[in-house]
Amino acid sequence: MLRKAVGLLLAASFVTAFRLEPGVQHAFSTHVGSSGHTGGATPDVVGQPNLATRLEMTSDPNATLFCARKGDKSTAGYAHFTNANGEEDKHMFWWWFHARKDPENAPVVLIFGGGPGSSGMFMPFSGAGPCRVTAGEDGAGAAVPAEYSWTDEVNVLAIGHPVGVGHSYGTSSSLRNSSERAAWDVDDFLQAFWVKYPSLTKGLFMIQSASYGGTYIPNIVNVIHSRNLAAAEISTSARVVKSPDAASPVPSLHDAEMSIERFSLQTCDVAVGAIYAAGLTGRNPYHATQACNIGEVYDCFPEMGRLNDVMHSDKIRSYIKVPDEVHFVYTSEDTFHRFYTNGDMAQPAYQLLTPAINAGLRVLVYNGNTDGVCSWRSNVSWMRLLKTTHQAAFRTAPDIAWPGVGWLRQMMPVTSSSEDAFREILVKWLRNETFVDTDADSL
Ligand SMILES: *[C@@H]1O[C@H](CO)[C@@H](O)[C@H](O)[C@H]1NC(C)=O
Ligand SMILES: *[C@@H]1O[C@H](CO)[C@@H](O)[C@H](O)[C@H]1NC(C)=O
Ligand SMILES: *[C@@H]1O[C@H](CO)[C@@H](O)[C@H](O)[C@H]1NC(C)=O
Ligand SMILES: CC(=O)N[C@H]1CO[C@H](CO)[C@@H](O)[C@@H]1O
Repeated sequence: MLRKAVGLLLAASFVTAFRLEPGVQHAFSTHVGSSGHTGGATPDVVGQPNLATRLEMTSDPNATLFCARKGDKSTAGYAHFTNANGEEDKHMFWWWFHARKDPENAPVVLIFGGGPGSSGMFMPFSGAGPCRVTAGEDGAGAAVPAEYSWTDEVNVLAIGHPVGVGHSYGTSSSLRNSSERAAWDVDDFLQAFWVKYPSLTKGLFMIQSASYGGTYIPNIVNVIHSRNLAAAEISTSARVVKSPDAASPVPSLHDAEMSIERFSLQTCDVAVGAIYAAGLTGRNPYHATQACNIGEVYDCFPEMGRLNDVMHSDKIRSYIKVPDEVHFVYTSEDTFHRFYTNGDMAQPAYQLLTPAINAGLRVLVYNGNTDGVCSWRSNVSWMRLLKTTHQAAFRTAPDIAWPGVGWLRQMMPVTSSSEDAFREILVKWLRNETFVDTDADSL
């Protein structure tokens, strides 16, 4: 969830020499069906990598989104995936909001939702993109220009991830049930995207999400990193080797779960239950000072209902031109269920960041200090536990006050007000600029 006032920020900047990690997984298959199946048996397509074989643009390149500023550009479309049986069975929606200045050289920030099962359109429509949702005169959702759009500085590339959420769709037998396999699809999408827009590979590349993104991102980073390494071993590889320079996974439920389990030895289910129970106190689990009825999810998160209205509106549908039969799914319970029953929520995903961090990935984690779901305590905990070449330095770095915002722990340059703090954090982070003076008081 986006927060207007960022209560707390933790940052760690990591740059070091490259080190190859054992256990490289999921070597990139250069052709469809190279998954080691012997003749006869039908491959289990959900368990196999696929390829984005077509990147389709569905929006009119000359149209301006009704709620955006004059001159703003955005491009929407689908990546169509072909499975191990050679069938096109999955379709990932993407929407690129072009940077206002010099888009070809501006960073690309890949954005998706949490969940598992939440649409990736929330962040681009609540501050990251040129439009934001609000309550219209009739109380229904409406889209208006966003004051602090990240597109002032960066390209925002939003996707419906995993396929099955938002405007992304596929045959039921094609839908993934784990963050790891869903990460294959993100990588396949990115390969197709970089091929179509090669100039965008020149700039910085950042991956950003919230909530369950704390599980998705390490999996995606790991798949990209592993496949890049594998491609480097193959002289004929056609892979576009583009690594994320930065990632911002806001801690997810499972991180809280893991840390609770660690300290009280409760089972995961009890731990997860404890977090949900927070909702029964009549407080917004994401914002503990706010009273709301979690049983009526739109009471706590009216933005969700508004986004739903906007995404279903003719104005948006006629702009992005998704097929008539595709209906926007803000929260895919089906996706949640598939991931949940497969145990995807009980994984120490943060550990997957280690090889990429040791190879130069920079990681930014920020939390609202009244967020009970993505609690700052648990994230500090996993950041401290993360075994990287920077672990000792991070553990001994002081916590620094950030006037007006909160506090942070930084290892390298990582300053601000409330309304536009979110964009400022992002931009400063990408530019590797300091947030606060390093001689500021330690807490
Ligand atoms: C998840 O998907 C894989 C691949 O299709 C399958 O083997 C596995 O049984 C699924 N797990 C669950 C719990 O559905
Ligand atoms: C968009 O505008 C350009 C320049 O005016 C024109 O060449 C192009 O055909 C237009 N594209 C579409 C799809 O209308
Ligand atoms: C960020 O800045 C620090 C300190 O100035 C420097 O050591 C580091 O190399 C920079 N990182 C990148 C990725 O530019
Ligand atoms: C559980 C845990 O690691 N808690 C830590 C959270 O971060 C603060 C500030 O660094 C520490 O004081 C806590 O010990």
